[in-house]
Amino acid sequence: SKKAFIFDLDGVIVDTAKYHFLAWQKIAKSLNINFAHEDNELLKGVSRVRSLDIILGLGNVQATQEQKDQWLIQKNEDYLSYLVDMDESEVLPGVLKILKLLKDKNQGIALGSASKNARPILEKTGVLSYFNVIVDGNDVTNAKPDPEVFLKAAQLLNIDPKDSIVFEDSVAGIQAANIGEMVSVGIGEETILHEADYIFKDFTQITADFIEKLIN
Ligand code: G16
Ligand code: MG
Repeated sequence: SKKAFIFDLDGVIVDTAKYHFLAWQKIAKSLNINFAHEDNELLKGVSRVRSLDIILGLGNVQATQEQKDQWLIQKNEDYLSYLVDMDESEVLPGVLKILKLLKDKNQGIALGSASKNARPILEKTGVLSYFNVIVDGNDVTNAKPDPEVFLKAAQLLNIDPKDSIVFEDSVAGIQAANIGEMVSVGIGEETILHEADYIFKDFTQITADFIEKLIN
């Protein structure tokens, strides 16, 4: 039967985390805040505004709303500059094969991302046409682990949450899927994503057989 397959963006379809990191690091450096690669984990799946608060917290930096707004603009401009050269080669291994399979099987395909830059990224990487529905940071008010983003996607596809499958790389995203009573599929480390119903290292590990079992 027809199910909703909902994909997170960063860490699932593309590795934009490395570009977010570079852009945040510039802001952090200019404020003398030590923001290391490990700290980047804290920002995965987290909104832009909340990410800045986390970084300022690392350095115990207080700021006015005006300053914060300025840094948020700077960060996004810098982030967008890294996306200019983005192309099909940045789609993570195995993703395209699964998107094609789902399309062949006439399944609902949606994006459920915290990013406000999701559309141009899908466009540049050549996968936009696979998505029937896009719900991103422009459409939601409650951040993951609130299930709003995924529930909205399922609703737009006209499919029940319990017939929905979410692919996520962040703990908050897995929790959002679980709270929404959807099937959660973790993409990444088993030790981190243990709350997921299923866990795969990456999309190359997901078989057609697994997808068919979810559909039937
Ligand atoms: C992504 C990233 C986060 C980022 C957020 C907002 O979420 O994982 O690190 O802070 O989007 O992105 P933007 O600044 O482009 O609006 P997701 O949900 O796609 O993993
Ligand atoms: Mg993610």
